[in-house]
Amino acid sequence: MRGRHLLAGLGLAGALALGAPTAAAAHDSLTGSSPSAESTVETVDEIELTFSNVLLELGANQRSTAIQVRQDDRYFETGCPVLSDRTVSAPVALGGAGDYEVIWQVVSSDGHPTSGTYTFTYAPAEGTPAAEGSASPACSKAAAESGGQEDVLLLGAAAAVVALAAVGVLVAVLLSRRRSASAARAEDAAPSPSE
Ligand SMILES: [Cu+2]
Repeated sequence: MRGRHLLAGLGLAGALALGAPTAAAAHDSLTGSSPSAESTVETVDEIELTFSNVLLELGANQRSTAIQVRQDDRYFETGCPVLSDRTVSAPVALGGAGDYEVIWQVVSSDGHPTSGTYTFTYAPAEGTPAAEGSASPACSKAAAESGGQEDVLLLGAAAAVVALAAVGVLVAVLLSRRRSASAARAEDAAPSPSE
């Protein structure tokens, strides 16, 4: 298993080096969840996922970590996921009875992003108030705002480096051209008859 994992890691490194989109292989696995997969529950105020190893926090606001709880294109998580060692949890306020899909993404202890989904069934007591949910994931806006800014800064720095390199090349080219042009002029002292 270790050898296979190493090979998967090398494959991922290769894919990263080539700039190809990375696919999740087998990493730290989900060992338990609350509510558990395929279970029927009467009350839920939090999704808690437990993994086989201590997860990594990457990026501002842990935007590499996500928990979404979905039913019919509406999202019922009410905040961003909180990561603590092997567990990730997110608060939820569910709507009507029925099946809910939990969509999760974490960064495995070996640095690889990994994700999955499972469903559970919500069967609240009669008269339990139902939340409306949201048309978009609760955490995406905050993550996009801070993360977007960070990305812009990184892109700006990368662009500055590229621009400096380009200026350097341009100066070198101009200098060598001027040098060869003046050398040619010195050799060919008579003005050219054309034009
Ligand atoms: Cu891995």
